[in-house]
Amino acid sequence: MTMTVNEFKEEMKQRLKEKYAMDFKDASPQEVFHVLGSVVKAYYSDAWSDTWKDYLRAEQKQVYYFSIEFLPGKMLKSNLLNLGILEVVKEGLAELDFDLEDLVDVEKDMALGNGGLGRLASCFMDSIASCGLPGNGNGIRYDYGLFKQRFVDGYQVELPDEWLRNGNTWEVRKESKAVDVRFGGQVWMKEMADGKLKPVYENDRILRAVPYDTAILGYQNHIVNTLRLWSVEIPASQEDQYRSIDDRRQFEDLTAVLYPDDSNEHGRRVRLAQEYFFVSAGVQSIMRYFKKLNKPLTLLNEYVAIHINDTHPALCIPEMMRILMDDYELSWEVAVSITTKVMSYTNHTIMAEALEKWPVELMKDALPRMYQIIEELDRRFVATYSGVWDADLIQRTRIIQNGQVHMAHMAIIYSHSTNGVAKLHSDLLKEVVLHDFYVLFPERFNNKTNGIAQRRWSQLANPEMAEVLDETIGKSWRQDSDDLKLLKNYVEDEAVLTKLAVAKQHNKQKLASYIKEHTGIEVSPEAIFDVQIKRLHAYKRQLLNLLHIMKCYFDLKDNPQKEGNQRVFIFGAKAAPSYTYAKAIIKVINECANLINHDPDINGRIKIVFLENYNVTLAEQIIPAADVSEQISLASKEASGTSNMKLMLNGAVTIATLDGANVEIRDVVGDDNIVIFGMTEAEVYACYESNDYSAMKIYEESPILQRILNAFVDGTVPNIQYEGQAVVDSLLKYNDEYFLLRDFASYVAAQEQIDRLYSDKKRWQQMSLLNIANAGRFSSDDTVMRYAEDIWQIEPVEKYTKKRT
Ligand code: 26V
Repeated sequence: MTMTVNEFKEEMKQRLKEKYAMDFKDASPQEVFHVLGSVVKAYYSDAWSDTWKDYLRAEQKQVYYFSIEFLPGKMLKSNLLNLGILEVVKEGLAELDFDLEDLVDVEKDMALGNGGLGRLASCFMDSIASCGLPGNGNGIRYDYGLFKQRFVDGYQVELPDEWLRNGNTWEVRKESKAVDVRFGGQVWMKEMADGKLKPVYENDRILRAVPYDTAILGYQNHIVNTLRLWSVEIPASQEDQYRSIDDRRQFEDLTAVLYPDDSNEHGRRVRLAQEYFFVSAGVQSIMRYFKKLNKPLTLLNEYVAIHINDTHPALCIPEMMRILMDDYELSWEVAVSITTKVMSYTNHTIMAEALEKWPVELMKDALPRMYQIIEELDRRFVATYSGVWDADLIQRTRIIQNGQVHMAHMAIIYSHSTNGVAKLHSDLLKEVVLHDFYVLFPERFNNKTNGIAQRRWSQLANPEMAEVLDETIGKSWRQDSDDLKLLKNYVEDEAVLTKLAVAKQHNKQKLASYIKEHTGIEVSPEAIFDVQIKRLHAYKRQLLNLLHIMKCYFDLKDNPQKEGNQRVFIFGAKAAPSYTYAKAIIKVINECANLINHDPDINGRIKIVFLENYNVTLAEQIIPAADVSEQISLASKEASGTSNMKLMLNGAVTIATLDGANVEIRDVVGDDNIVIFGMTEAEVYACYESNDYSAMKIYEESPILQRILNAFVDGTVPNIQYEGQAVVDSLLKYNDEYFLLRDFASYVAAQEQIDRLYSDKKRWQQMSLLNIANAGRFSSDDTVMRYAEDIWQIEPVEKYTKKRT
């Protein structure tokens, strides 16, 4: 399928007329965007229905990726790129006097996720389609995505994200595919004439789940998969059940907002209802499809794989059991065997606080049939393994413990695969966090290191670099990011190094303009752009970054003539609205920025820029302009990280602890092309073991730390009376849970190393080139292929895809 510039223009004119009865010269970017959306949708609609028919005809096994978050960002350009019509559209629009970038601005980010977990789900969607794999996403269509962040007097303020205000061009409401989901009430088992037990529901509520489907386009391969997001409605037949407005609202609000905490919302009834809502709707719609295939249920796992992205969709397990037993009348034994073979689970965190648990009373009350089944899953687990394994081990691994349902336990025991998201993380799961389960089911544990959709993070976000790559190594890297390694041959080629440096400089200039426009701060594109972009969390240690900045500040105050590069420290981070400490850190960083940026003694040598409202679109602007990538979490805490991969792909040099996927980045680029510092994971564990860490001691022995921490409380940094104290207390009074003070000296040394390396222009450019060249290793295309082969047992559709080696 191809389209010429003229065909495109004609189509646009025609549709603009039909929809708005106007000519191009009178149309607004809004209107043109909507028309363009409809042209693009029409362009892929055949491929969308063909893909589905092909899967059905070939009776191919499909994977359903269940995730409570998806974070695609904007879709216009990535759809155009994947359809192979980006250039045609750009040109055609230009001839109609429109700039594609102005239309891009019209589209709102689809931000139905908090951070890494949701973005990973979206990278996977792109890669699954691009690899020609039969796979679909299943999630929630929140009316409001992640809150919009504003700073008022340096404080984070949250505003609603009204992303649907002007409609969503890409979605298709599928009324006919709606399903009912039951909540609450009582349920009891009635014995039927044939002796079988059937559940009888009383006083329950039925809600309607309506799917909105979004096309997920493969990269130039005619594959179009589906992301299905569910929205709640009150079924007409049930209207009289919802008597008061409050009552009604409570149910209608089920899919209103995304929970803005990226750990878990323990104990929140609506959150649990959200989880069951999209799980039940999704599993029901899968079973409806399977019925069409007319195959025995015992073969379900040969046609369907369900992936549980973190524990939020773990109710897939009891819901599948419910359907198999209550609707299809299978025995418990058969149902459990099918369910276990269909389900697989990814763990995304080792932080114990973030492992999801639900109070038994809440589960019983909100989802009584689910609770009955979970109780039986637990009882049978204990019955099966008692006597085989040590009683304590069984007690520790039970699903229900101390009045709580442990979702991860259920996901591991009743699925066939549990994976971590980076080598180190997967090892820690086996050795520490989930060790008991590893003893029980060693064969289920595996690693799948995360990856990123390289097309978005290089071709789309960084066209300047992409052009240099095309000129240097040809275009094959656009299809197969492994070919980026061809760039290694040019590590001594001054011309190539210069071209890459010019592209970086261009991107820095662009970001500098953005910064000026949005914050009023002037930054020099000659300075080192040092970037930390990720959710704000104590364990990610944005504060360590700030401690180093304050050291630079005092060094310059004492010695304004001090040698060294100019640096701009760029932050992007949202804090969960209820996470007081993270919000205090935002305030402290913002006030330090105010102080340093306006201090005439500093004279612009260092600047701090905290950009508001970090999201996918902002990431696409920051990442191509970054020189330094800050990946400084306390070793063992960051499961993988993915901004580390995006920044590397764009030629930033990483300063990092040996945590998450940083370890694998170090392995591929080599010690010479990354700057590593800080405690190792083994040292962190040894430190827990010896229990003798004293932050106060380090503070007392370090004049510079004294000067920095005192500045937070003695008025040197103004306007942070309360927040400065909170920060200092976390370090000294509460003994520095994430060992910032212990890592401070080695972090400072590492930063000095960065400074020296940057001063050697050629050396820096070579490091940057080698980071780009080795980034192909972290493509989510490869990651999903490994999931497909090892976990899902699904194969690419041969017809369209090139054979992967
Ligand atoms: C954990 C915790 C622990 C304690 C308090 C707050 C808090 C907040 C969030 C989390 C992580 C929740 C799950 C999650 O988002 N994990 C992220 O998944 C990414 C994709 O696999 C991965 O790259 C990140 O390292 C991981 O944090």
